[in-house]
Amino acid sequence: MTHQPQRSRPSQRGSALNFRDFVTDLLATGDAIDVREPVSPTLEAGAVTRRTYDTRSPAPLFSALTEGAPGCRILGAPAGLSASPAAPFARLAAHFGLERDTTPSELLEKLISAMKAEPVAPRVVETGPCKENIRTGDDVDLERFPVPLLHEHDGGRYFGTYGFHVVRTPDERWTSWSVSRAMLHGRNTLVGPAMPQQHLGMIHQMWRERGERTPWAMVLGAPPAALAAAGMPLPAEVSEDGYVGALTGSPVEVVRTETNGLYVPANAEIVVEGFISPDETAPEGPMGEYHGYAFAESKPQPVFHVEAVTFRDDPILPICVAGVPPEENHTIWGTMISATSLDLLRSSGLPVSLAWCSYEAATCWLVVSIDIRRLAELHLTERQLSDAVAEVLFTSHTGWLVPKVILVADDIDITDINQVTWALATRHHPTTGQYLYPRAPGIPLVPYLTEEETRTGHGGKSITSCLLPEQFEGRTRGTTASFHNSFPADIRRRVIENWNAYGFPAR
Ligand SMILES: Cc1cc2nc3c(=O)[nH]c(=O)nc-3n(C[C@H](O)[C@H](O)[C@H](O)COP(=O)(O)O)c2cc1C
Ligand SMILES: [Mn+2]
Repeated sequence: MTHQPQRSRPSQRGSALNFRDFVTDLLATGDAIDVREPVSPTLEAGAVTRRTYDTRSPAPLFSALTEGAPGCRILGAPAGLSASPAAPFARLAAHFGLERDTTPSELLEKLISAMKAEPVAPRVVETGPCKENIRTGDDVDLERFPVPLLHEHDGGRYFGTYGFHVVRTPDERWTSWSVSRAMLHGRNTLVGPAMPQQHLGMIHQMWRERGERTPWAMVLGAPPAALAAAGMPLPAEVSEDGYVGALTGSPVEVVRTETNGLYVPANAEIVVEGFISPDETAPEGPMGEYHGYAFAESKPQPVFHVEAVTFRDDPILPICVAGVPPEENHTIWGTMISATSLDLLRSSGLPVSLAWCSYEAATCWLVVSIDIRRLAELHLTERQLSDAVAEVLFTSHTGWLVPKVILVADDIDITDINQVTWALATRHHPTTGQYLYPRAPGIPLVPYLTEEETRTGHGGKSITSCLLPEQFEGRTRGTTASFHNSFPADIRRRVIENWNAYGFPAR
């Protein structure tokens, strides 16, 4: 990617490409509230944020923190769900500059169309808001930020729970932006996972093989569309920066780091830069995690050295307080996995209508809806269909993240957990409908894996079919007994129109 510096100009605007605008828009629509009450970053901000997920309350912008340099703020629950029945995905949609009432399938189609489009390379600008404050060398002190202790039993304070790492291959052909957590280790060091199957770990390994440090940066308060793309399992060798340009229709404006020649979004709230040590590790964790559990152990992980930090005035540190759904590991990561999985399955010719990581299942299962008319044309058995899905999905970068798959006919709205539950209970045959893939590789963080499976990185993967036998011939025996299916249209219309007249509150 070529980087031609341009003259300094005002930063690009809008909620998708400017985190500050995203926050301002959330405040304006009531989807965030400015918490002016003094709040401690030590557990209190985490507890408030956790409760906003549970109660579907607006995102809290903590603007009077009791620790950290004056002016520093925290935004909790940047992609929590909203209480509004008309717009539960409003905050997620705002990441892409989409309407508040965007539906999951509209969002997935948007994400997929950008995967098919030509990448739009970032535009290098000379400077930007992230350079309003610059600290280098001995002046680097991460503890000046309100680095939160998120859960009581966490192994440390987490600086990076909603930011992305920037690394580039030694030959500069591929820049990776990826979300992975980072714990405070010292005043100028972080520690966190860089799994070898994830692109951060892959590129780190390339530098290690050369015996060199990995030039690295981490971006907090990034353009929301960039953060989402960094949480998206796009294939290896695909630079997320070009994808964000295609997704938003504008090149992301980036500036050169102070110290290591990488490029970072110009209007980011906070940027740390330096290198990942080739061999040094330190204990990291435990932390409350995406599957909803916290385990007791810390693990040795790579150490990230910070040689410079740059930040906006009154910077806002976004946080995800990981745990039971719905938090950003489900709303962002789960949605991005849904998009890449849907694209993969459809492109491979399988009769797939939609794919959805139910937020309620904590990114541990993917529901796939099957177009039963096309299924009938293919003359497959259930075993053949399951094996074909496993072959495509479980060998892919995105499918590595997904331990369980549920197949169901597309009369079910798979984004509605109640319909999925009903289908599982009434359509899945417990003796014949379960297909196991003990040799498939998978993410070792899944809670139910055995020690052996965690160590070898294989097993614990399944496909659960909720397809009924006759659906393989394109038929459905029973019809659904429901408001929609069991009454003629004129009666339904009358009932809806007269709802208030009957004495019920408006819906
Ligand atoms: C809020 C959030 C936190 C995440 N934390 C981690 C993490 O700590 N480690 C990790 O490997 N992936 C984590 N992910 C998932 C990765 O970002 C995701 O798998 C992404 O595809 C990785 O980028 P890559 O495909 O370029 O490797 C997180 C995602 C989100 C949205
Ligand atoms: Mn990647």
